[in-house]
Amino acid sequence: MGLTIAQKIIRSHLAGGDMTPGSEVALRIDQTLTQDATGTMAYLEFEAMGVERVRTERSVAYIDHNTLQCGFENPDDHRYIQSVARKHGVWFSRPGNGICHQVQLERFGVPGKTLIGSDSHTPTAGGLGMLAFGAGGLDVAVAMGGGAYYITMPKMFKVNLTGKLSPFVTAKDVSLEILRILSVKGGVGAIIEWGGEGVATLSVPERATITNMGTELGATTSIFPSDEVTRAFLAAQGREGDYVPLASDPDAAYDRIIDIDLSALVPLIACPHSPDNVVTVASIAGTKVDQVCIGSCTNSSLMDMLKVAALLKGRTVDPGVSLSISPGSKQVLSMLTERGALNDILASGARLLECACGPCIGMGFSPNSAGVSLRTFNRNFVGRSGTKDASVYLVSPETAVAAALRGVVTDPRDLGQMLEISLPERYKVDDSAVLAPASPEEAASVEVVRGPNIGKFPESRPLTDVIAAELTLKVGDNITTDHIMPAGAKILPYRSNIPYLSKFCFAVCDESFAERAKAAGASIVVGGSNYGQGSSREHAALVPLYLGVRAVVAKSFARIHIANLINAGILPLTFRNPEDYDRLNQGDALRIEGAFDGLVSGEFALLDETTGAKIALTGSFTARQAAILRAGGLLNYTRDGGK
Ligand code: MIC
Ligand code: SF4
Repeated sequence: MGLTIAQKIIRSHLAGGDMTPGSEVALRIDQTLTQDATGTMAYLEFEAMGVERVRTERSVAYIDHNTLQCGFENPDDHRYIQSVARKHGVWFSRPGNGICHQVQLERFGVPGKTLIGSDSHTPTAGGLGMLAFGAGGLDVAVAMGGGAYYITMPKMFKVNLTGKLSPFVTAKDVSLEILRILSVKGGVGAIIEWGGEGVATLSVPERATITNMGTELGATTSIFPSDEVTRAFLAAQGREGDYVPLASDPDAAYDRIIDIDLSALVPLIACPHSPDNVVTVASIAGTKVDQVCIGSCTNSSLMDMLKVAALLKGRTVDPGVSLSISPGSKQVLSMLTERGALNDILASGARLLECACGPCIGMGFSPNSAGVSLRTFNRNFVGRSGTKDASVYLVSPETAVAAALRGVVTDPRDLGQMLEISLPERYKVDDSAVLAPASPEEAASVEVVRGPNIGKFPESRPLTDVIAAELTLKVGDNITTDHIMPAGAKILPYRSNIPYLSKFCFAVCDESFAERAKAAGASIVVGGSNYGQGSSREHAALVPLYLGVRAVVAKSFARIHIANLINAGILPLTFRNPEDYDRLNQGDALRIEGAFDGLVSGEFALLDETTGAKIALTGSFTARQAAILRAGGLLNYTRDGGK
C-alpha cells in the first residue's frame, strides 16, 4: 500500500519502533528550535546532560516571547541563552529578529526534514512540507544531544481542498473551519495532511497559517505537500537548493478524509474562550470592539501585512479602537518599510509593536477591563491576554482591519474591493541578526553568563509503589496549560524560577491551589477530557511536581502535556469508566496501590479513602515510559544510564 507524506518522512527518520498506529516510534531529528520562554529551562536541561555540542543538522535559539524588559530578569535570560547557544553549537536569533515560527519558515525550514521545537506551534513549518512537532523542553534538549524523539504513531487524516478562496476569505478562515468541524480535540492522535487540487492555490505563508493552527485541533502535527509553490517560496528566500518535492502516494490510505470547498467558505470568527467556538463573522456583526491586534505566528507574514496595509491605506482607525500591528520578522518589517506599506499602516493610527509574540502571550497590550479584543492569533483562552474578564475573538487580518476601521465586528467583504497582492520574486535576505555558534575550537573558552534569574532544574523523586495523596483540585474538560501554569508579562520572566512560578499554578481555576497543595504535601489532580491542551510549556508539569503533585487522573490527555508529565515523573492515569469522574470530590483522601505492577499491566486501582469508592484506572506505558516514571523523570532516567 502507498504511503502518506508524513509516513514517508517518518519511515526515512525511523530510529526504532514500528509504524503501526498507536505504538511508539523513535524519530531522528534533523533540526530543533527553542524560544526564550521555554528555552531557559531547555538549555539548563541540555547542560545537565553534559553534551558538549549539539548533534543536529541545525539548532536555533530564538528570543521572541519575553521581550519586554521591565527588570533584569528577561535580559538575563536572553544573555544566558545567547551564551549557552554560542558555546554548544546553536544558532541564536536575536530579540527583534522575529517570531520563531515565522523566521524558521523563512530562513531554515527544509521540506522532508524533521524538526522539534519547545513551542506547540512548531508545526507551522509543515507549511513547507517539514515534519515538525511541538515538544517539552527536555525532549528538545535530548534531541539536541542527538537522542531520538518519541511519538505515538499517529493516525492519518486528510483534508481534501477543492476550489479557490474568494476575496476577503483567507487561510485563517480555513483554520477556523476545520476547528469548527473537528473541535479542539478532533485532531488528537492524528497527523493532518492537506491535499487536493485547492492546495496549489495557497502560498507557503497561507499553508503555514493552516498548519500553525493544527495545534489548536490537538493534532500531532499538520503537513502540506512540497510542490512548485514551495520551490518558488524557497527560491524567493534564496534557498532553492533546499527544495525537494514531496507528495503522498496515489493509493495512500487515510483514517479519515474531510472535504473543504475553498470557494464555499465565508469569513469566520472564534468566540471566547476557545478556538473552536466558531461562527460566521456576519452572525455577530455589530458587536462593539475595543481592541484589535494583528500579528502572531499565525498571521504575521509579509502577505498578511501587505493586505492589512492595503486595507488601511487612506483610512483612519475608529476612535474607540486601539489597533496594534506586530510584523512576524525583521524581513517582513523591512520589506513593509521599503514598499511604503508601513507608512500606510502608521498613518491609519495603528500602533507598531516589536517583531515578537507580544500580546498573544500577554506580553503587553492587554485589553481594557471587560474589553472586547479581536486578534489574528491562535488562542483565546481565559486570561491569556492578561485581562481576566476580557473577551477575545480570533479572526483573519482582513476581519481584524474591518473591525478596527468600523469599531464593531464587520464582515470584511463590506469593505469594498480587495486589491491584488503579489508576493515578491525575491525576499530581502539579511541574516545579520542570527548569530553563528562558536567553532568547536573556540567553544571551550566561551563563558556561559548566568544572572541571578537563572535557577536550577527542579529535583524530581522516584515513583513509589503506594501513592497516598489528597485530591487537591478537580477541574473540568479542556483544561489548558494556560490554566495550569499561566503566562503573561508578570509571570513569564520567572520561567527558570519554579518556586516563584508555583504561586500562580492553577490560579485561573482556584487561587488557593498552590497553598493547599503545599500544605497537603502529596496531591492528585483530577481532570476531564483533553487535559493539558495548548502550549508545550513543561512548566505545567514541573510546577505541579514542585507542589507535590504525584499523579493526574483525567478522562483523556493532550499529547505534549502527557509527555511532559511522564518526563517530569508525574503519573498520568485515565478513568477506565469516564463516569467515575463524578464519584471523586475535591478534598478526598486517595490511595493508589501497586503502582509498579500497574506500569507493566496498565491497570491501576484507586481507593477513595474518604468515600470508600474503588475506581479502576488505566495507564498504558511503553517499557521506556515506565522506566522514566520509575526513575522519577527523564533527566534521572538519562543520568541512570537510560537512553
Ligand atoms: C503559547 O503560545 O502558549 C506559547 C507561549 O508559545 C507556548 C510556549 C510557552 O508556554 O512558552 C506554546 O505554545 O508552546
Ligand atoms: Fe508566540 Fe503566540 Fe505563536 Fe505562542 S502562539 S509562539 S505566544 S505568537
